[in-house]
Amino acid sequence: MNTRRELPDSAYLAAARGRKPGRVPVWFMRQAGRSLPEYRALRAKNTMMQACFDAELITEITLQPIRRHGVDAAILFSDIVVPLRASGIDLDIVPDVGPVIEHPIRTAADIAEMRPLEREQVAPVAQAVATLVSELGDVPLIGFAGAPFTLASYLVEGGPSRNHERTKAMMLGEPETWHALMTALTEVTIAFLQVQVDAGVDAIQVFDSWAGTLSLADYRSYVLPHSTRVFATLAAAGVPMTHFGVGTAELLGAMSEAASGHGAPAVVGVDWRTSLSDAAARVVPGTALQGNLDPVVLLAGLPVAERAARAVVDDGRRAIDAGAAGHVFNLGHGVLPATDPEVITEVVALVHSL
Ligand code: 1CP
Repeated sequence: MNTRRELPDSAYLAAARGRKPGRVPVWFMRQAGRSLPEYRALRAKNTMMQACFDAELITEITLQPIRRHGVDAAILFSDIVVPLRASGIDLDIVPDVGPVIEHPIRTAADIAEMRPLEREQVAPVAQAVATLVSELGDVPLIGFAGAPFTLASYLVEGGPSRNHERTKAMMLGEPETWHALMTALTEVTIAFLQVQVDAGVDAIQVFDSWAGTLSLADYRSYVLPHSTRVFATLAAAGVPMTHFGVGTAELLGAMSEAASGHGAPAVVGVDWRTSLSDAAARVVPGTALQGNLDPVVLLAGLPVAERAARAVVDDGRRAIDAGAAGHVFNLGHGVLPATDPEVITEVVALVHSL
């Protein structure tokens, strides 16, 4: 195991830990990949899955947005389905579609066949993390995993889905089967994060991108206990832990409960539908907030993007006045593939100047 870096000057780590950063820290979900021409050039020669299991490519793609944009944190290049594939589930990431599962998991028998994730199955990820923490200098590295619910939605549906019908039907109609699936996925999520933490990542983020499809009551009954176990287990590392989802205005309190109270700094990611100052009132006191520029704003031209970015920084200050422990500037969801990378670079410079 590597000794963890201190990085006392990192604005990202300071804000996430509830200390005063030297400037408003900024990074972007999906900053690696998607919009960058240098990423597309590498991907033209490798499939997504080849890239995710090649330590050199993981390292290079993670570093690309750092070189270009001067963001305050790197996010490991990987995907939420990488640990599922590594543990033996037959799936692929199809261009312009996303994860596609060859044999969707829909019965207790399917769940019984799932295998735990073994460390050596993601050895290239650990190797890339170790290289990255030495190459990144003062820039912290964020590791990540999918939350059990969002992973379950891909496995049960067989791919991306609008309404998550089969997933919710299993959850509501066969609660025992559902909890068995969530228990197995919780183990996978914990194992994948533990590998990254042991290899030296400076923070982690758990993506429950599609949890916003649930009511608060269903989230509490069917999801919260499992996600809480992920954070409770990983907290021993002491690194900041971010919990993010889309359309989660009504879930922000419960999502912050999952990440808080375990002895490690907690951050909640907020999408663009909820103001940061409203979010501050919904989360557990002592939680920092991350977000929440609408990704589409970056497609509307630089003047519009700059105006909206200033508004997010102002809202972040109000959120801190309202009790949030800190603010990390980000989008409310990931960078869209059509985004002009120059606009991203300009927004980073603007946020740093404010
Ligand atoms: O900055 C980065 O790109 C970091 C690496 C990263 C991360 C954090 C990738 C690479 N994927 C993710 C997380 C991820 N993957 C999430 C959670 C975050 C989010 O909501 O955006 C989800 C839901 C996925 C699943 C996934 N993988 C999708 C979404 C499909 C859907 O349901 O709408 C897609 C399109 C992918 C493919 C993918 N993952 C990552 C990249 C760069 C790509 C595009 C692959 C390509 O080059 O063709």
